[in-house]
Amino acid sequence: CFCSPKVCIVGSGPAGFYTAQHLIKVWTAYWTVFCSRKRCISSASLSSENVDIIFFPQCRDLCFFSQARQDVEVDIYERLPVPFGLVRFGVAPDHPEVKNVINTFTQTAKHSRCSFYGNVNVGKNVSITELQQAYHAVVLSYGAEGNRSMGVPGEDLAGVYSAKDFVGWYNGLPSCRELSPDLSCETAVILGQGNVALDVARILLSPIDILKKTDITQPALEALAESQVRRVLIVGRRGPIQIACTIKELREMVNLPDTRPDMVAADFDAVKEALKDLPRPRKRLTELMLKTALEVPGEKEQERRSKASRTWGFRFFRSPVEVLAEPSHSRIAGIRLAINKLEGSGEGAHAVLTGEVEDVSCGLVVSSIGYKSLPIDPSVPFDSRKAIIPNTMGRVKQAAGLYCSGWLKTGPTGVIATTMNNSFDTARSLVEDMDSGTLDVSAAKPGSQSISALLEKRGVKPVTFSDWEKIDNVEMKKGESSGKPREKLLTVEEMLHVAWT
Ligand SMILES: Cc1cc2nc3c(=O)[nH]c(=O)nc-3n(C[C@H](O)[C@H](O)[C@H](O)COP(=O)(O)OP(=O)(O)OC[C@H]3O[C@@H](n4cnc5c(N)ncnc54)[C@H](O)[C@@H]3O)c2cc1C
Ligand SMILES: NC(=O)c1ccc[n+]([C@@H]2O[C@H](COP(=O)([O-])OP(=O)(O)OC[C@H]3O[C@@H](n4cnc5c(N)ncnc54)[C@H](OP(=O)(O)O)[C@@H]3O)[C@@H](O)[C@H]2O)c1
Ligand SMILES: *[C@@H]1O[C@H](CO)[C@@H](O)[C@H](O)[C@H]1NC(C)=O
Ligand SMILES: *[C@@H]1O[C@H](CO)[C@@H](O)[C@H](O)[C@H]1NC(C)=O
Ligand SMILES: CC(=O)N[C@H]1CO[C@H](CO)[C@@H](O)[C@@H]1O
Repeated sequence: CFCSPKVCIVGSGPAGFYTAQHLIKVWTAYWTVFCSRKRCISSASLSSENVDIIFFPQCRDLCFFSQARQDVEVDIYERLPVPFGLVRFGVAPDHPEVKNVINTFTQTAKHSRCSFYGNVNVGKNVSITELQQAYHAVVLSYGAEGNRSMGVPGEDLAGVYSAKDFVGWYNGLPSCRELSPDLSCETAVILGQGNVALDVARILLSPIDILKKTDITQPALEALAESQVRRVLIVGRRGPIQIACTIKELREMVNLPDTRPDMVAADFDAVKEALKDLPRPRKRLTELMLKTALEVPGEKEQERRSKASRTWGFRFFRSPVEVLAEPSHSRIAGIRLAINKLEGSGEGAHAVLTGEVEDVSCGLVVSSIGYKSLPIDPSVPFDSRKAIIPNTMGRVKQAAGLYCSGWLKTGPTGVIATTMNNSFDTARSLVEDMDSGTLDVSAAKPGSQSISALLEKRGVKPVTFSDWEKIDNVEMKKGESSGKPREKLLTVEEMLHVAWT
């Protein structure tokens, strides 16, 4: 029998969906290119032919086929009952436009050659080896679900949270439901100055009237309405020129209603001279920072700032040394920061300790110094220093038939468009390998048939894409009654209940 190549994908975030999309599209495009040129007949009637060249009398043309270009089937396995990864559980609730990519992912999921299996924890409910036996290729795109830790004393104290958990809490990630962060203090310190840090700062400081029109979870909304946090410091180990956030996100902070910026002018001493040599995006970002920190604003802005009840500001050249506890040890009292100076210049400059320290009082610390991928199975190569799967163009090193894409492939940086690009690259590598024969797809593989049987035997019941659509509808309906685009279900049990009844 000449059967279709079967590919499975682990993880349904942007990486999983963009890899699937490209695999499906490449095949469709192939048939179209070769059979619609010169108005050839449609591809549909030919898909079962096992031939390389066919002469079509209708259009007096030869059409070319490669054996590997049979309809590929793509199955996506996801641990949670709901799809879309960080688009659902990472992207800030006040950035709804970013979530439009879900429309494209939904089209892919509904394609006749794509299937979604939610509620399947790969590595636990089914092993990678089992998937490799069932499929011609396995693409790992399970993201970066760990967090880099600061490695300083006191980071385990109550009142210290990783951004990953804090974000998961306000976005309804089931494992973070119980976080209930203590927001009864006046000053919060966020460590790290990337876009995630700015997301957290914005959520902590946004007027509740803005948040209540978003899909932020109800418990988070209630906690934030009661929050006493009035001042947020966003702390970086290096200087203004090395800041990791981008201009759109900084502008949102600058314009955030009912807040005013509070910077340290001296931090910008060396910045003005350096400005002219900076690459353009970095230059514009730095100019906005300079303007915000140093310029005397116009009358209207002055009035706005004087009325603001909350403040935010960057603190540069500071690394965490220790989280300080109150004498009772029941909660945190502040954080000790080492004062750094910079060595080198430009974006690559690095921080070195001066030996001086400074204590800052605060009741809440959010560590936003990056996410981290974790190994899934001892049989899969893992570079624990870089915390990625070692690969060349998405081909896992020393593991034929294994591929990777997304944050697991590159490390936890880059926006959705970056993840899309690197996932398309992985899909291209996979197609190349099928075409060249490096990846043997001539023998039939059972695909989802055998995995479904295995899961059933183990008592694992997958959530299909139409099951997810039931959850989706219930969430949107729940949201409607309170003027929100969606009210997320907060536990796996609730999700499964809705999916299966
Ligand atoms: C807080 C935050 C906010 C962001 N905001 C933006 C933004 O506004 N705009 C933007 O462009 N980019 C944003 N990004 C970046 C964007 O989210 C990433 O580029 C992208 O999500 C990475 O995709 P991924 O598929 O590699 O990983 P993920 O999105 O994390 O997807 C991984 C998926 O794999 C699943 N999984 C994990 N383990 C298993 C397992 N064992 N078995 C099965 N499935 C598993 C997970 O449940 C998840 O669904 C943000 C990132 C973060 C962290
Ligand atoms: N709106 C959006 O488009 C959006 C929103 C959220 C996230 N994202 C994207 O998602 C990706 C991840 O975001 P992120 O904010 O988690 O990561 P990030 O952009 O890499 O920022 C990480 C921050 O942590 C600091 N840091 C790292 N290790 C540290 C340490 N040991 N001690 C002190 N500070 C440390 C970094 O400083 P150094 O520079 O000194 O290392 C940097 O300021 C980014 O590409 C981001 O753009 C985009
Ligand atoms: C599937 O894996 C999860 C996570 O390890 C576990 O809690 C669950 O019990 C497993 N399901 C079955 C039926 O084995
Ligand atoms: C993605 O790739 C396209 C085409 O190669 C490029 O123009 C674009 O800048 C890339 N986007 C990102 C965010 O890397
Ligand atoms: C995987 C990982 O590094 N997890 C850490 C996330 O951050 C918390 C709190 O800072 C640590 O306790 C975890 O070990």
